[in-house]
Amino acid sequence: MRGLQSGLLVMAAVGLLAGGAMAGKVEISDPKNDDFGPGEYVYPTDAVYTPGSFDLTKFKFEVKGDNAEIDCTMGAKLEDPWRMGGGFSVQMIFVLIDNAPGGFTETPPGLNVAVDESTAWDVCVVLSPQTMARVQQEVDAKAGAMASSIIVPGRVRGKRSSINAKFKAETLGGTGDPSEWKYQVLVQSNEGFPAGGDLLTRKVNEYEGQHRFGGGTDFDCDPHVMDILGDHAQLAEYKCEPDGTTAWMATVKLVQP
Ligand SMILES: [Ca+2]
Ligand SMILES: [Ca+2]
Ligand SMILES: [Ca+2]
Repeated sequence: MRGLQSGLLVMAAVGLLAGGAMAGKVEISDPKNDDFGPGEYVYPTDAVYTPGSFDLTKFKFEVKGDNAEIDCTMGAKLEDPWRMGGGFSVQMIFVLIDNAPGGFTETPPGLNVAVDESTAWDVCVVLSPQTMARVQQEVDAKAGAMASSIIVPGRVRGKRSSINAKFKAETLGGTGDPSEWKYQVLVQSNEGFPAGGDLLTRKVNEYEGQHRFGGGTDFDCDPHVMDILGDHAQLAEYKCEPDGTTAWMATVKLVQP
């Protein structure tokens, strides 16, 4: 018993040392005007979805001491038409990080994309204009086994064209340095009244509507993501069955800075 206890203490101490020593800064640029999902997706028709709103242009991630920070720059000036209070309304972003062996190949419900096993994610950070309590409630209710690996930052703010999130670095876990980790940024839209099991995500239909993206299918076999890091051809590799169920999902890889 005594041996087991000291073993656990050693493990805890190693974990703390790794956490305290962790530092690193990552920056990944993304092309402009590729906010079209697999290639043909279009924005909803309501005027709040201004051109470029879902076009990621830069992803920044930094760990400094006890704190981690994510910064996503979008192709439009952020606005808060729904008065969410944090300086933005229409965006919702899922940041996937591969920082340990193993991990998840599925993504939070509503995105309809899978992750390649070679870059299975271990931690996901959600950048939403909704309150932390609302997002956490959705995560707990809908994310299943992924829930405990999803970080809902206490502070998410939009300013000019950047969405910024701050959270405790210790929640990231993982091994090695952030510059050696892999990342994916899935750009979605904040849906206050999500369908069924969707985690606050907006649907993509065949035809765009006031609050629906267009260019996909009316079913959930198409990826519900507007912009990603890397090649969008990955998003086009999906197949729907005639009845609208999924034959296979679009599968994306995480990328190394
Ligand atoms: Ca982009
Ligand atoms: Ca992993
Ligand atoms: Ca769809």
